[in-house]
Amino acid sequence: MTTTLAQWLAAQPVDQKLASVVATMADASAEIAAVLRLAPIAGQTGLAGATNVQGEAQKALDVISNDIVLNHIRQNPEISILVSEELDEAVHIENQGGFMVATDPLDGSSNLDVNVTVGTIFSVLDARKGLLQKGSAQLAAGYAAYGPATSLVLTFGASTAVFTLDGSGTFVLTVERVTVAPASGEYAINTARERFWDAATRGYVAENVAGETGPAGKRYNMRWVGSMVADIHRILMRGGIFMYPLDSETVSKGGRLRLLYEANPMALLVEAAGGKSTTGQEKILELMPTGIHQRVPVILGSAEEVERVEGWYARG
Ligand code: P6P
Repeated sequence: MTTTLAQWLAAQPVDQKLASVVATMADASAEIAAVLRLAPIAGQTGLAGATNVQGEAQKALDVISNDIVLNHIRQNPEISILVSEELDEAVHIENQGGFMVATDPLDGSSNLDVNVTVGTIFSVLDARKGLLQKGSAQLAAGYAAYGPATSLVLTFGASTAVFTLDGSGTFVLTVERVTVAPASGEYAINTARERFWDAATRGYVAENVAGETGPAGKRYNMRWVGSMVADIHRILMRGGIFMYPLDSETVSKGGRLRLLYEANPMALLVEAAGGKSTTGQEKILELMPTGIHQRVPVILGSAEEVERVEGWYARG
């Protein structure tokens, strides 16, 4: 007996107006999935300036994805604000309800041309409390992973559930309560950036590379897809740690990844699944944003691994 997303949402102990916001993002994700599946045939790619087989200029898929999200949001009277990585300013929709959505409509789009999993990440907040709220104030968070299957991963803060898009275009529940394994032998970091790393990152990674012969006392594997949704979905499903730490090159911008629509939703999803999240120095969910496109360091995943990284930062 399968449980559809609509049935699951109706059974959640949450305001059904909030549930309708999640349903709206699920509908947008299903539409984006359908576009991505056929994009190469239409000559659409992850990069601006693509042309189709007739040589006609094509909108980049992240712009198309943003248009899809905005179209769905305009049709839900409960949503009055959209913050998007694709839009410099927040969109305010007149005479609509009390929720705000912050989204990266197509994260990792540079991977599309090589058919690697990408995703839509979103965060839901109370629109009446302003654009800049701590991640701990999120009312819901989720992402769609457009991979071999299209997964939808959701939380209202207490637990994290996984849905899969079926052949009829309906999301069905496939994991009711996913938990991040507390320990893991897998870490995700772009090792080509080693020359920029701080001492804490260098120390933690060196322990992993030393494997069973070093202080970690076990063998590690390294996986880096270069698509946050792909890397974090793997960590949710089988454990591990994702690291985009502050380094000497990103420090001037505050980090690489965005707080409102990448770090915060992913941190809520991972923590609701029993994992941990940090900038290295602070809990991501306790950061007070200074801008809608603020960048931050992101370290999250299996609790024991995140705690080891925090230990390295505590050494100063
Ligand atoms: P790098 C994709 O561009 C992205 O924003 C995330 O999805 C991904 O984790 C990260 O950047 C990859 O960064 O420096 O390895 O290309």
